[in-house]
Amino acid sequence: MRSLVIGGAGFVGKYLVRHLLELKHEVIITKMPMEEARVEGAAVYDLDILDKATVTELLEKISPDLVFHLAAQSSVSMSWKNPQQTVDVNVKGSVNVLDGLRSMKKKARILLIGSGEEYGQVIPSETPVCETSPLRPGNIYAATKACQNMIGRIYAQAYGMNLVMVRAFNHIGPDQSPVFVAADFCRQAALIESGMQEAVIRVGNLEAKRDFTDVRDVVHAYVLLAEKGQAGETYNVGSGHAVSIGDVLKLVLKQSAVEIQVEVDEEKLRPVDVPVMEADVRKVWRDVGWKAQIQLEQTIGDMMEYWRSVIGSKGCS
Ligand code: A2R
Repeated sequence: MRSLVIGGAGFVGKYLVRHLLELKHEVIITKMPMEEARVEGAAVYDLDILDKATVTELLEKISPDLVFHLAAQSSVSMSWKNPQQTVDVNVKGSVNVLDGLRSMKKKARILLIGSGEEYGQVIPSETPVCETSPLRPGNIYAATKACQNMIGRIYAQAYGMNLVMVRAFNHIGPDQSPVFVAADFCRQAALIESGMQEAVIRVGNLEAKRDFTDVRDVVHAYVLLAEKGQAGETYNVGSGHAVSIGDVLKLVLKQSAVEIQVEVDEEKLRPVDVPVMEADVRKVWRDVGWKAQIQLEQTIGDMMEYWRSVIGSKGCS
């Protein structure tokens, strides 16, 4: 099985590649030209998905059986700062990938990765959200992912493309960028433990509830969906349980070796926030038999260890 991971040098990509290699797939990844990727066992190509001609040419050359499309501007806060780039990469870039796949002689199976953020302003009676719940995106990132999902569905229906779509809820783990909340807390706690930051953690909105899943569980779902998901369908991937950001912070504080104060940082508050995001995960269980296995406490512990080792070896990053 030849699997192509577009956006393979990103946070999820690295875990997915590791899992595919364990499953003995032949793995090819694409990365941004400026990105570093040291992936033993996988071939690596540079690709900017905004360069349509190169996308088409490379897909034909690689001729994959499975394609995991992970490339994205993946940060909500960045999408407020740079909406145009977010729309370009997440919508135009995805259309370039879909068009390239459509024009291939060999018909690949495709997994298109969207986000639980697409559901947006969920009303309490709709929680947990299932795949047919209304989409009311509350930020630019969410709007682009909802758009990608709609276009994916149209391509599957209109052109008979063998395409499965995912709405992934918050996934976390070691090596995630600290622009994401759980990684930010763990990094700050590790800096404080090492004496490189005063004993104060700076936080944004602690009330918001999110559905957190360990990235190692998430990539198992992606492979199962790529193998067995129904073409043209969308699947939620999440733990099925919403946890407040404040509770994530409590887990970080519990695992920290030192006393830490908490302070609200206005910079970290978003213009619009979605109060509760919780996935109904019955469909992914029913169709491919996947359920999250790793407990949040375990994930936070592994993230703390990761940041301790990064800070211990390199100093403040
Ligand atoms: O922005 P960079 O330099 O970190 O590169 C990211 C890459 N990427 C692109 N690849 C090709 N052409 C582009 N124009 C382009 N712009 C960005 O996609 C990065 O290496 C990768 C996405 O990885 P992360 O940002 O680490 O996201 P993560 O957490 O791995 O999420 C994977 C997927 C995304 O579609 C998310 O929106 C979704 O899961 O939740």
